[in-house]
Order: sequence, then structure tokens, then C-alpha cells
Amino acid sequence: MSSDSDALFQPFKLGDLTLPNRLVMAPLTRNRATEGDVARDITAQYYAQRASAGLLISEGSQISQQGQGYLRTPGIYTPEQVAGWRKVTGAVHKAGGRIVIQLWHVGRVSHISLQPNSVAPVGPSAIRAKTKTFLQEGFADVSEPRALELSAIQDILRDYEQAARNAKEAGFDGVEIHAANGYLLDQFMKDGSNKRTDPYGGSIENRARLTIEAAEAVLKVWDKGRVGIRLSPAPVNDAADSNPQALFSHVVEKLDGLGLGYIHMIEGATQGDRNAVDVDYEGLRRSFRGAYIANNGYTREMAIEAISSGRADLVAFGRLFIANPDLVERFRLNAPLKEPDRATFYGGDTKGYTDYPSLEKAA
Ligand code: 8OZ
Repeated sequence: MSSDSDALFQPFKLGDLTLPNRLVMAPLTRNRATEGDVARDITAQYYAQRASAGLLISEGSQISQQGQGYLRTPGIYTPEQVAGWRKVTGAVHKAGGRIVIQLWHVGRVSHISLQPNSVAPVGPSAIRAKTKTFLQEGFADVSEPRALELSAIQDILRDYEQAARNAKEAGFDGVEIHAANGYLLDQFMKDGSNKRTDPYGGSIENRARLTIEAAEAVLKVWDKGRVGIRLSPAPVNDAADSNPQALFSHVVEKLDGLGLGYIHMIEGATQGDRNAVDVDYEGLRRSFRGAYIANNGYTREMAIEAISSGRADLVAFGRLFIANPDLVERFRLNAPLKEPDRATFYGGDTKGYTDYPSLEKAA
């Protein structure tokens, strides 16, 4: 066993939470909720199996029906959904883990069949995204959105605050705001998708406004150390910016001013080229006093380098946590890793979800 890997197993203080190691389970959409978009018992089992992570981040959980963009993603806006999540947090805590919920509004990345009364999804501007969603019938083009009116933006901020309250009631340890991957907040931030001429469009400061206000809404409910945010400066889901370095320098500086517990950075193209865009992630990290969670295509060796050099405090793994519920133990032993089965990523049942063995089960 290499002693360098010791860096991964040093505890870390995230706000007032003590994480036993530096390995984070990234948020992963798995589309296995019930009708009514309630997390099921198998979802409680799935997260509990992975509770040895320093921190679990839940799959994106829509803050309203309007915020849903894919079939059977679990929400956090009805009493049934809160009760479903409470089973998840209970199972994770019983297994010794810690879990935050990822609060999600997809904006224009949705389809009328998922929207209340089949209305058009909402976005900063009425520009359809060149991207796909996942419906009953399989993958489909997203629908043409309508531009949000100012009063409707206030409604969404109230939804963030209410979802944050619901998350507390559901027993989560904190909240991650999903401001990445071309969803609502990212659509507002990036100038390719935001053509508004009101206080939410135009300058960088205006485009960042909704993200900062969403964070402020969540901070009405949660201590700042328990709130994080996920960002993706590179183009993704048809959301691109002409100057991501300037945009995200501003955004990170504002988030630092709010004193958030962490930023969770997707470095490069989501699930793709880590060098897709010319952004100085280390510089962004240095301008933020909270924790930095690095993500995107990390291996064990890359994580050891990032943590030992101080370039990151924590590293989030997605696909590796799907196929290796005991990823932490496997990293400790430098044991072989299982590859996930893409065919069971989205939708279905226990197959490719709760049936990946841990080392002792495999032996
Ligand atoms: C894959 C499929 C559906 C949604 C993201 C929430 O990219 C997602 C997502 C990923 O952040």
C-alpha cells in the first residue's frame, strides 16, 4: 500500500461537519423514483451502500415540478417526496455517512410532457437548447422555452427557499445548489443562453444575479458552512459563455462573500475533455475561502496529487461510485475497480444500482 494515498484519508472539516476522508460521491441522476417522483427504498439502500464516502451528494432533486427535466427524478417539493428522502438520510446516517441534497431547477432543459399543465419550460430567453432529455419513450429533444418574467423569477427564489426548508425536514446534512451543466442558473450566467435586457441579463454582474440570489434564499434556512454550489465553466448542454474566466471569477468572488462552505467545480467539459476550455481553476480556487471539491475524470492517482499538493480539499467521483460502492476501501487498498454498465445508468430497478458488490462480497 502506497503511503502517498494517506492524503486521501485525512479527515476534513467542512463547516462544522467532520468528513472522515477526502472522497466525495458526486451527484448522479439515476431516474428511479416512483410516480410522484418520490425516492424509493432501493434508493435508500443505494446511498447507504456508499456511506463510507467522506460526503455523499444526492442526485439532482427538483425544487418544483417546473424544475424537472427528465423522467422519474426525485423531487423535494411535496410531503411524499420529503418522506421518501427521509428514509434515504436515515439509512445513510445509520450506516455512518453524511449526505447533502442537490437542489435542481433544469430551466429550459425540459419537455412539456413533464411540466405542470404541459406548458412550455422556462429559461432566461426563449431560445431552445440543442440538447436531449430522457422521457418515457426514451431520449427526446427538449421543448421550446418561454422567457421568465420578473415576477416568476421571484417565485423560483421562493421555491429554492422552500426546498431548502424541506431538505432540513428530510434530515439532510446540507444543501448543494446545482448551478452547473446548462440548467437554469448556468443558463442565466452564460451569455450564449441569456439574452435578457433587464437586471438579470447583459453584464456579468446581472447574469450572475440569479445564482447569487438562489444562494441567498438557501442561506435563509441553512448555516453557510452547510451550503455548497456546483459550477461548470465549460460549455455543456448548449450553455456556453464568451468569457468564462471573467464570468466565473466574478461568480466565485460573490460566493466567497456569502461565505459558502464549498464550491464543487467540474473542471473542463462535463464527462469529457478536462482541457476543453481555458479557465484557471487554481486561480478560482484561491479566490474562495471555503472548501474546493474538484471533479471530472479523476483517478486515484490524480486525486492523490490534487489533495497532497493542496490544489483541492476534496475530490468527487461519479461513475466510479456507481460501480464501486466501497470505492473508499478500494482506494485504500489500491484494489481493482469495477467498470459501470452504461445501459443501467438511467431508469430501471436494482440492476446496475444496488447490485454492484463490495470487495468482501466479491471475494
Ligand atoms: C445526466 C443525465 C441527466 C441529468 C447533470 C443532472 O448533468 C444532470 C444529469 C446528468 O448535472
